[in-house]
Amino acid sequence: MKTIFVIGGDGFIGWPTVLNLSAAGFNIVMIDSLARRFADIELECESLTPICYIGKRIDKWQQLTGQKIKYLNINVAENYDKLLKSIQQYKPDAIIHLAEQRAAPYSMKSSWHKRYTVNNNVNATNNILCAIVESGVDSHLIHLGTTGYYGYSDVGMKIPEGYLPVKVNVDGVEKEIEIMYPPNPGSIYHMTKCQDAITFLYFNKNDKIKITDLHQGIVWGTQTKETKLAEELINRFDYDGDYGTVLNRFLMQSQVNHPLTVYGSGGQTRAFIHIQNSVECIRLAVTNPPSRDRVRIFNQTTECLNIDSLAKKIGKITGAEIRYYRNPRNEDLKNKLNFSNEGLLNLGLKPITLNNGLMEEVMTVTKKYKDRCIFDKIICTSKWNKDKEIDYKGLCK
Ligand code: USQ
Repeated sequence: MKTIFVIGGDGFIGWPTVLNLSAAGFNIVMIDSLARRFADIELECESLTPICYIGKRIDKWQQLTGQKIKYLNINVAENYDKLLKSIQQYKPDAIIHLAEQRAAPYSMKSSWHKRYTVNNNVNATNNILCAIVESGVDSHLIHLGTTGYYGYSDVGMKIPEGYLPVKVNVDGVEKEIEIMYPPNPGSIYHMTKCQDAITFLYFNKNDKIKITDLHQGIVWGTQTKETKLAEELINRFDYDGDYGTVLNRFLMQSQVNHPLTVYGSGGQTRAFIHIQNSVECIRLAVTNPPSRDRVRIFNQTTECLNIDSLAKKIGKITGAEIRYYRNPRNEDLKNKLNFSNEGLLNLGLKPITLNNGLMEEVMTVTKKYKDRCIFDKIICTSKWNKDKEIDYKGLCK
């Protein structure tokens, strides 16, 4: 039986990934430092869904399926020795790396949050790769990156999967070469994912490590086939201004009678993927390892959607009010977006796209737990520039 490490296995994508791979028969070692649960304490806002302690989650899964999950509490950004020993002991065939601070607004809250995000994310990636090399174990590293790597400027072309063919002129002769797509991060968080890409390039070139970088869009939805099996397995649902992401926030806001919080005019277009597809993509990457020739990059997204259209769609279904807030971020007011996602489609991904049934499922879950919502935590208080004026309660012009 193949052994898989899921580092960051307690998080929003990590937990459903642990269950999905365990259900598929893999031997799972779940590693987590509980960092996301500590951020809940710091922000004084918990997941809307009542998530269980790790021990209870794992016990329930074993009770239901007979499958064991091993849990190790390791902060991989800080405790290199423990990480190395665990790789030497379990010799994982694949390591899924989700152990990064994943929220753009959280990374922009203060200089502490900026430094924490960089220290944590960059060190976690470097430590995992150093430990793979030092252990001599031939683990395939699968990393959750972001479509935000590419930025959102309107170049008008379909964004390729990580590499860009360019023409250069060498002594009057035109030559075509391939370069890494130019990174264009929009927050400190996104910047760390771009920094990771350089780290992957080097370790793949120098140490021939097999690496897959999944450039993932905004994940929506909350439950997967496995997390639905019992209340104790429920996935987390973030709705607050730091960790909540746009589509899930709109769906939840419509159920707690909060206006839908569109930033700016809502002209932004972003890449999306449903949580069920997200875990399926990770499994496809695990079961189809890449060559060592270069870092394999997949765009892990199934569709691009415009923020204002999303708000209008949800407003129409639920009758929720839409409000246009001053944008706390520095981003283009509007953009178009189109991604190539051939890699995962070729491996067999069946895309789930926006549909009323799945949106209703999220609304039902959020309605069920709406009494756990702390209303004051919905508005985003992080801002990209200190002097940026934000009228948190009011409308933007
Ligand atoms: N937005 C609103 N209203 C809100 C929240 C967000 O209009 O209440 C807008 C933002 O201004 C932005 C867009 O929606 O233009 C997306 O924001 P988001 O918070 O949903 O997503 P983002 O900060 O980009 O980050 C999320 C995940 C991150 C992942 C990324 C994929 O937190 O881990 O990497 O989505 S991507 O967007 O492709 O970079």
